[in-house]
Amino acid sequence: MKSTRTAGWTLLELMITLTLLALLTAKVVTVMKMANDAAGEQSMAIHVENQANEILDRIGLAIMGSDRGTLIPSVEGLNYSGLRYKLSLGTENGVTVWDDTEEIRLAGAGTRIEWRENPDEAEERRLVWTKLASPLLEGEVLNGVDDNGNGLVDEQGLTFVIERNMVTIRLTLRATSADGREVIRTVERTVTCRN
Ligand SMILES: [Ca+2]
Ligand SMILES: [Ca+2]
Repeated sequence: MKSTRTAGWTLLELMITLTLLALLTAKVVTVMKMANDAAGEQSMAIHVENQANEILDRIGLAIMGSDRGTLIPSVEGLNYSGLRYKLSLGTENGVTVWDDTEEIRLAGAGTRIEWRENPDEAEERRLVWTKLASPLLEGEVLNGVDDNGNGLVDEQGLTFVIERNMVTIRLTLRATSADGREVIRTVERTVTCRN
């Protein structure tokens, strides 16, 4: 009889212990998952931000190294989702020597930012700079209205605006974190052509 009681208590104790252990484990797992999700989202945000800044640097350097007269399209005040330019290789006998035409554009239905050398020609070279591009700039909706208040209507996720010998570059990158939250980063810079 005594031994049965002892066994009963032991079983009860065991059950309580197991239940507490299970609860504790569940809690630890939840806390770890939350920390992981937060870390995942944070590192995703850093990744998207770094990539946006890196691409903005590359585009800025390309435009700063090119001549205003080589930009295509060249009309001021409009916004373009791609820009062609030529870099100067220096002068030879007083004449400027130009490198091959290069282009930076939004491609793949607004999902990629590409760099192309000799675009649309047989010797075209192409690099995809990012696959995190956005079809439209952050806050913009395709509705004929300037939703994000930057003076441009329905501008795309990579946008160039030319004013005199300056070009304003705007771009939005977006990615989805593991838990389904969207990370969006938009960067903007105005640079001046070399002449
Ligand atoms: Ca706008
Ligand atoms: Ca709009």
